[in-house]
Amino acid sequence: MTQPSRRTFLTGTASLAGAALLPKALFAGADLPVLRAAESTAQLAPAGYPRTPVWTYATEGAGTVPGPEIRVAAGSRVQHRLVNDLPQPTAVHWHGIRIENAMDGAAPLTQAPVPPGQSFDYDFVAPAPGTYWYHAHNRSTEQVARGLAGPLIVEDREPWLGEPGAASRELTLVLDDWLLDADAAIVEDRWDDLHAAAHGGRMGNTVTVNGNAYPELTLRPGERVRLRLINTATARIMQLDLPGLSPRLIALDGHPVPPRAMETILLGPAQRADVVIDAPLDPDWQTTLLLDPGNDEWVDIATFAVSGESLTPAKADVRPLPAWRTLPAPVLANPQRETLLMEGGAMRGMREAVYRGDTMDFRELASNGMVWAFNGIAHGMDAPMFRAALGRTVHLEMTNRSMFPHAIHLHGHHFEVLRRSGAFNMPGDVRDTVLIGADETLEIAFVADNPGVWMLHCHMLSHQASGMMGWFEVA
Ligand SMILES: [Cu+2]
Repeated sequence: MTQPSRRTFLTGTASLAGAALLPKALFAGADLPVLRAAESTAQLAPAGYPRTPVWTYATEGAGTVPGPEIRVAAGSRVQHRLVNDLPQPTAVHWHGIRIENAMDGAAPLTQAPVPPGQSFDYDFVAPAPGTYWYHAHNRSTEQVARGLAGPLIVEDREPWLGEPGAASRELTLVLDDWLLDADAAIVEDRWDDLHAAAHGGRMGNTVTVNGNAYPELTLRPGERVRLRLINTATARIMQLDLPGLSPRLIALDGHPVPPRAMETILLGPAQRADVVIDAPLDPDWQTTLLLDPGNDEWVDIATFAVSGESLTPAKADVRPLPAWRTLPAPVLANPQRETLLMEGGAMRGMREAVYRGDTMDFRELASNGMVWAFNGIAHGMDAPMFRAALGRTVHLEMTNRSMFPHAIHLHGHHFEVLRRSGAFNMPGDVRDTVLIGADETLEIAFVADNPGVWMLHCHMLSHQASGMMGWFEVA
């Protein structure tokens, strides 16, 4: 097994990341279960359409979209040897897991991308229960859009399923958005489409649930089910409605919240929500999972059909998920104050920004594929946005001075939403990815308790690729 080349490290970050590069398991010679990334096909479009060529993950057999569900107990190790059978270098990011830095998969910051034909051993502890996911983190605009994403479930610390007021069953629903042509093939020549990047990102035209268009899901009459909803789309914000199923939210981005009734569920790219639903007692009843594509014209993306033996309905009050708190609470008395200003995109643009050390006007930035900036810097990989001492509370005020919403993701940490000027977030919620609307200001705080170099970027992957990318260091 050859160690991937490290020559592609960016000069400014090589020394920082270098120390933590070599995974222990490689030297231990352990034979880890394989996670193979390879080309395959999937029946994404409805029956009657051709199969779609996709890029997939597989732990055994043929690859699938989404990738196989990886499921571990809280506190135990996730161990996989990524084998790259793709025609491009790749790396796997374990989204939302507060992981050791060298395992974060954030190429090229924390590791070199793994070249075709080579492998990389991922071996890390999943510290906290919840709904997470894994996805490609090299040329993500293309690789995630081709299908490289799958669910990662860390089980509850104490029994919850089957307890009074809890669900009797759970169902992981991976929601994705694909840009397909008339032959159901992925439109391949628009990964870096600057027009899309300057707007909401490269938007698809086909929404799938667990890799299927319009699947039918079955519920027993009276059954209470926990849905683990994951938005793996590269750009699409998904507003969801489950009419007749009285959805109650129990977790966001893996973190339990006190159960609360939701009229609709809003999931930005990369966000997750755990929701409890109650099936009516009438057999033969059915409802649809509805998605608002952004114009208030709700469309069906799946059917829930009620059939089979009735179950005794659970009591009305939903049992909260077992409480856990492995995150240190932010100390807000004297935090390190940082700001994140988002500028760019269509209709507003920006006067100028720095790209690779040069100050450029909007036109010159665009000719370099850059239409967004964080704090006046487009794709600032040369130096960290800020450095925080290990254990220090960081208070980050984010301002979105653009006409588009963004989904800001911090690697290696979860953060608490303190205050917001818009309607997307509830103060007190703990997240790893947060939506911020046009002209919105959002204050978050977290304890920088995970040493290393961590990406901070927009999870609308077209925005990430065209400037909304940076990193911070905890040491
Ligand atoms: Cu964005």
